[in-house]
Amino acid sequence: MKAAVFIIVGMTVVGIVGGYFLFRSPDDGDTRSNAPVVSGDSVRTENGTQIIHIVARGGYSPRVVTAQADMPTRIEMETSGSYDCSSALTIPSLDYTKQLPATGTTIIDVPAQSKGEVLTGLCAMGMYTFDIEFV
Ligand SMILES: [Cu+2]
Repeated sequence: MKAAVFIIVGMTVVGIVGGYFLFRSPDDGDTRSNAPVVSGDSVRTENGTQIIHIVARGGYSPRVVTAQADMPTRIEMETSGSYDCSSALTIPSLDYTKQLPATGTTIIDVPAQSKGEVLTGLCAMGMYTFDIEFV
């Protein structure tokens, strides 16, 4: 009888904890920024060049950007009091590594990417990332 009560209590605890992980949104873990995961406002076109604006501070915002393939592209990395490791930026597929200034705008020229290409940027430790998906 004691064992049965134990099992019931145990299953209830597992159910509550499991439910918490099941129903919280994946973003709740990231309390460092209230950044939108996907943003349409971060891409603009100037003189035939598409400019992707990404903010680096406690992570990258937005974390996923959809961009146009086959178009000269420029990433505008904005830092603003960014003293965390998101300022130590690496974009492996471009062979790009740079310590961004704590505050400022850093331009990264990107050759036109083909459709389906995904450009991933990450911090020095690889814990923050952003993806630019070319469509
Ligand atoms: Cu990091």
